[in-house]
Amino acid sequence: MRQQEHSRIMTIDPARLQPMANAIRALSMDAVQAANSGHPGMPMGMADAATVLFDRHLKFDASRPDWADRDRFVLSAGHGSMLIYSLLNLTGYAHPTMEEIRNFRQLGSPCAGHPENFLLDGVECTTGPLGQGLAMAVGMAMAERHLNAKFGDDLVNHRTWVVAGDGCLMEGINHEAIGLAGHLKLGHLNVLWDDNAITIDGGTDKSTSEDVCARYEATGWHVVRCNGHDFESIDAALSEAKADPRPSLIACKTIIGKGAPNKEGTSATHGAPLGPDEIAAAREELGWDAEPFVVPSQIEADWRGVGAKGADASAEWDARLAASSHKDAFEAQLAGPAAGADAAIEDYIRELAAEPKKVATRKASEMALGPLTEKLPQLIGGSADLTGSNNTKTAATEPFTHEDYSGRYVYYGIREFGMAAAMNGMALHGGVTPYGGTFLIFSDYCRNAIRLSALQQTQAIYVMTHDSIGLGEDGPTHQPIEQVMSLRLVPNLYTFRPCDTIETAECWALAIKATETPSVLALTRQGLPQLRGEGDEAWTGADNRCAKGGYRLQSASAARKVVLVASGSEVSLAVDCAAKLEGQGIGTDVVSMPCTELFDAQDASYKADLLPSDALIVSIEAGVTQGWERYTGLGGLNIGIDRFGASAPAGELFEKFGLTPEAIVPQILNKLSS
Ligand SMILES: Cc1ncc(C[n+]2csc(CCOP(=O)(O)OP(=O)(O)O)c2C)c(N)n1
Ligand SMILES: [Mg+2]
Repeated sequence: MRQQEHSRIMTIDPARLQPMANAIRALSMDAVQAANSGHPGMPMGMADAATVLFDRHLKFDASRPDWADRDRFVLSAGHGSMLIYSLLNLTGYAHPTMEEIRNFRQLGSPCAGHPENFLLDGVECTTGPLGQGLAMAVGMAMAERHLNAKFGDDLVNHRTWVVAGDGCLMEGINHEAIGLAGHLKLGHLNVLWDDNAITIDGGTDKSTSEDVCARYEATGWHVVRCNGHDFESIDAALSEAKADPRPSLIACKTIIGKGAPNKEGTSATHGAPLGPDEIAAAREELGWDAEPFVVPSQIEADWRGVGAKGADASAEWDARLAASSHKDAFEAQLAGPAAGADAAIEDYIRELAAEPKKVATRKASEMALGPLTEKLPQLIGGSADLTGSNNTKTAATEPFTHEDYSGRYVYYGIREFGMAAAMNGMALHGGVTPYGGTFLIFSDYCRNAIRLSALQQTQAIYVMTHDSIGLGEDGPTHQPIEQVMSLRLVPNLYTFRPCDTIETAECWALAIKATETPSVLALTRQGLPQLRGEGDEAWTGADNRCAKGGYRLQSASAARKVVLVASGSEVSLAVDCAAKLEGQGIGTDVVSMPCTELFDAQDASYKADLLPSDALIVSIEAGVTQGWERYTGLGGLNIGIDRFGASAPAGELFEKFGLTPEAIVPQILNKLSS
């Protein structure tokens, strides 16, 4: 802090700053040229603003990228990735090296086309899908306020800075994100808008006449404008933003591709190399005579100084932590909830084993969340305006509001995409593990954020209820058909569809233990019988049968001819079908398959034992059948729904769509005899 105050009162010296900014420009245009692909315009346009931000405002220590109280920097305009790669290299992060920058966009270089959080320290989140970086920053700022409320200014007091372009602000998610941030009065969130009035297709006047600043003001933001190429103007705006208690939009009027004399100000600089002639002209214009990928020593030293200036603040923070009465609790908070998940639900599962409960799995989820939220302080829940339907609120979680950020329950409003992105930001920030609810059908509204959870290896837990035609009367707009299977397609995402109270608790434990994998819990609206309990009387984490993704819930009595594989609400249906088949002397196993991703990870012998080649394998799930052939083989039978649902009471719908023992058993008999 002292360092920052010191630098703020230092006078601004363009003779020092301009070459520093030009180093970003040179690296960006040269790297894009070398790759013959990329976006030089954005980094060249925002080089001056980024230089002032890093030099005079951003709290960071390049030698310590994981310092918990660092400011977060999010390049929401991810196509301008060379901006952040330049900044990280110049300020002295261990990576990217200059060699890695030379290999921008090539296989093996951490300088990927768009910034990836898992490839480079200092990249706080993966960006590229426009709008989501800013929306994740909202979550980071929420996490910061929450931890500040719990642990105080001494340990948690940092800002979240964002660089966003016209595209980020034009995307629909921007409306959700800034509405939430404005409402929550996230004053430590500051967004630098690269206001260059250019997008890919040309001038923004082709597609928008929106008064962006007025929109931000209308949602409770502070707005300040500056000339994005005037260091004094930028610095004054950033200082004003920090001083204002509201989240701030800093509209930086910039020229895209600034420094490229013939192409600047045009979309020609957006997404293509400048070409050798224009690069030569830019070198002339900028007075930059160094070879590509060479930064003159004085300029490099100035940048390294910027990267090192936070070292004092980070050491002072260490001292404060060492002396803090919160030290243990703070460190436990940052360590996350995974280690405590099993213990938190042990007693609860044992009680269920003793006293079975017939409830909807959404209710079972609420019941599991009781002890989980009580014992795991890192969990922060919420819902996109469906709290009473998603059953996400527990007694242990008070509302998170601008008056009390210590609360652990977020009223996200009807902002599914914004919620999912904010959850990613919270998880990436660290110290909190977010879960949030909506109807499963609206997973499509937040789908790209769920995808980014998976890509970023971020632990966000999606509580998605009303998971099939079983929701009944709301009809086909609300009835998931393809959603469960389509979520299973996303790599590194666990899609859980538990069948009863005990499976729901087990799936919750697995989701909380999956620190690098997000989870979707697909839960029913309708009540389901409790199928588990036998053998669970002394449950411990080692007894979590869902951990293998699929398991034999019930073994055949007669000689086994059939294996029924089902998930969620259809497991009890499978049990009923099995009873009928056994009644006719046809031995039938029932396999519960709450998570195909975990099942797929098991070894071949486990899978072969569960799904033997000498039995007829039948899948039953109230959704699309496509994908189940993977488990049933082409000779198997796939029972499901390959059309949209209908509006009616759930029981009638299960009958209409043939999801009853009366409709299923004859098909199995037919198949056996064919
Ligand atoms: C959600 C999404 N839609 C489309 C794109 C493709 N795209 C990348 S940059 C861009 C234009 C963005 O314009 P702006 O933010 O003004 O960036 P600038 O051209 O000023 O660098 C588009 C459409 C994307 N990356 N993400
Ligand atoms: Mg633009």
